[in-house]
Amino acid sequence: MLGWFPGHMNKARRQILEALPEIDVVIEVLDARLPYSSANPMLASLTRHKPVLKILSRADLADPEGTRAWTAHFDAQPDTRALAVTTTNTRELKRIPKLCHELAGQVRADRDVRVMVMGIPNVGKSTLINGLAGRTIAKTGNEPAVTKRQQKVRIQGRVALTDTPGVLWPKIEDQASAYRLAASGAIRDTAIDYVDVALITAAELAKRYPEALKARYKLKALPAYEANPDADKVEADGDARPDLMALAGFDGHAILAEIAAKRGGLRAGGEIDLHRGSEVLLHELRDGKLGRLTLETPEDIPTPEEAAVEAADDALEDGSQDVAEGASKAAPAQGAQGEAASDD
Ligand SMILES: Nc1nc2c(ncn2[C@@H]2O[C@H](COP(=O)(O)OP(=O)(O)O)[C@@H](O)[C@H]2O)c(=O)[nH]1
Ligand SMILES: [Mg+2]
Repeated sequence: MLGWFPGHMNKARRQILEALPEIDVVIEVLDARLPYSSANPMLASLTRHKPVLKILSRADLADPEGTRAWTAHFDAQPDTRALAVTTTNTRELKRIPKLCHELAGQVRADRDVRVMVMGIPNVGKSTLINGLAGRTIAKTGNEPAVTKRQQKVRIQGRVALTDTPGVLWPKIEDQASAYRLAASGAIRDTAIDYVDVALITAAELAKRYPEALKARYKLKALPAYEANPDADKVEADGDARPDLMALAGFDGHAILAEIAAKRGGLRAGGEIDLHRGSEVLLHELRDGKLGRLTLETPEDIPTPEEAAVEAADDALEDGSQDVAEGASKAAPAQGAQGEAASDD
């Protein structure tokens, strides 16, 4: 999956490092449904000397209990506050200037608090900036994944906002994260095998939200799944990945087949169209039709040991690709991984 993220990450990193000395507070926008996986892996180390306000956007789609757990998790970190919002609802953004001032601490009275808004694409940054500014500053929705012009805007409450320079990619190096990002729609549907994403999502939902899943598709049971004891990795997209379905403990294949059978995926001759079942599940999940769901909890954050093992695996697997794609692309990827893994 190395090829997925843009080669200009090194540039984004350099631009952020250049801009940071002028910044008092970093606003890191995360998706409330997956606050770990929707983080950019290099931001934690880049911003470690700055106070950070974590904005958990799309709180309207997330499980309120999950959001409470994540907010408490972030609030317990030094120089960190978290606020969950429906970013499109400007009334919910009113506390942000005050929180920025509190986080900045002693700021000269004669100038604004300088805040930089960072986050992966499509997480709600532009919506947040527009909502705080009270007018359209930044284009929302689809935007090209290329470096855009940096925006700077003064908002009420003596705060000056700057947009992220460059594009920050999500945590696709972490396989479990990549699948959750795909399930949420943050990674485009062609990046990972579509049915594979749905199979794992079905298994994950069976584990986390069994009642919601059963109720939506009138499923009688959620069959358990055990890994092949000889394989802790399975083939996917020509790559080996951890057996995420076994880790969830539920048979995503059987669940998806039943959804498909009930929702227009039963073909003549009894053949089941899993792609149809995948469309139903992933579209309805993203539309909030299964209710408000959070796809990961703070307990799902890999320990530094687990992260190191996966980084080492990736380094081995990506070895041949690095040669093909050129060292200039491969080198920063390894650097970013090392930093993310060694951060705490
Ligand atoms: N349901 C919901 N949608 C949101 C929320 N915040 C942003 N969006 C939508 O998510 C999409 C991407 O938002 P945008 O601000 O362009 O993301 P950016 O790429 O980070 O600047 C837009 O269609 C927004 O309307 C939110 O809190 N709830
Ligand atoms: Mg934007």
